[in-house]
Amino acid sequence: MMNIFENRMAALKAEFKANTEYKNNPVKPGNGLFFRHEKPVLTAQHAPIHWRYDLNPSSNPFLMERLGINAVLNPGAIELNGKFYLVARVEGYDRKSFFAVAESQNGIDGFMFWEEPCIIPETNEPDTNVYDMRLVKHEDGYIYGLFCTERKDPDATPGDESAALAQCGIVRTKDLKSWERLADLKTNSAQQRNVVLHPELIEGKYALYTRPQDSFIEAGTGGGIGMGFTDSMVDAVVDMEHVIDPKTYHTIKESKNGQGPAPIKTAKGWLHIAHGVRNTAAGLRYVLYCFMTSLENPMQVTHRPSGYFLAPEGEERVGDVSNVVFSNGLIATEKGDVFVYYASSDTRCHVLTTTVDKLVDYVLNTPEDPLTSASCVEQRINMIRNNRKYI
Ligand code: M1P
Repeated sequence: MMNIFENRMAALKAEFKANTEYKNNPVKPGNGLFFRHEKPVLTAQHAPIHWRYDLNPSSNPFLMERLGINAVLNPGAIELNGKFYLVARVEGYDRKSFFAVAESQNGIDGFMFWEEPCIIPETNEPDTNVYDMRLVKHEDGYIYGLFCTERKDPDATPGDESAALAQCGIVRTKDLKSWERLADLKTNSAQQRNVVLHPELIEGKYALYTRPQDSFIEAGTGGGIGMGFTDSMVDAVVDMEHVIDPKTYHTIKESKNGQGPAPIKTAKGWLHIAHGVRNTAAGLRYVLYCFMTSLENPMQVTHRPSGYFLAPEGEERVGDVSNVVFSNGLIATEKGDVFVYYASSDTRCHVLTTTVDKLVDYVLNTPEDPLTSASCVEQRINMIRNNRKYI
């Protein structure tokens, strides 16, 4: 029996090493705006063996997996003291998500989970599921983590075991190790996901990107990226949500949209990466898009490059929820390099690399969606004709 155990242990260690130790080169030539990278940065296979297996030969003589990990997705991201940290959503076979910190020296490969997952304190109303943390180094000195907390809808009709209420949970930390839980955000919306803290105070108040929504999946009469203000993050209350980037008919965000990570402050404005969702015969399709808001008035959108910034490609298209790319974490370094972390099909995490300069050029100089076929073809023909002298 000991042989089975020991042989399996050696095989598992070799498998773990192969799954986690690799170079992650950029895929060239790329599109001029960013590089994808050859491999995911974090997957279910990055979960340490001792998170999944009972390693006691007496209680687990066949060394079988006891608590499997289904997916690692939608990581928040932050740079601290020159190192890259992801706070990933790790989902067990039991469909519950939890948060875990993974660390890398270069932000592209070598991500390893810390010894244990994060312990997130609960409020008086326990969370059934928590996911999609947005990390923000706020000017008040704390690192805030805003995430979705989901609980069974108390008004669900008998027999309905899927109706849920999503709201915004809030934690803060200084070191990603000890987390202080604050009260959940209060807004007037029935459902609230994709809430993100703006990194600076605006007129002395904390500013939050919200996503007012009527029901758990459908935006309904709500939808759009909203902005609201609260005096404090302790017992945070947003009375009024102003939609700054609405969902729009026959675009990549016709069903719903949501702020991605916190925006990057640039000389030209706040640069946002968001997700847009449209419905298809094959289900919802999630892509990423960009927009820019004014430095003087962050509620005013100044630039909206047309179409998507990133859509699922190749293997990214397939997973637990196929045809999805989703981002809630990025790192913009002091040198101006940008690492955008995104998950594909709710299954694994990737990085794309770019720079602030490239993103600003993209947002400022890519034309807006003129919203009809005739005007889109006119826009394209103009570019084709202008290009003649360069061909
Ligand atoms: O399954 C795709 C995504 O669906 C949700 O996003 P949204 O709130 O915009 O619909 C989230 O649950 C997200 O985690 C998930 O990746």
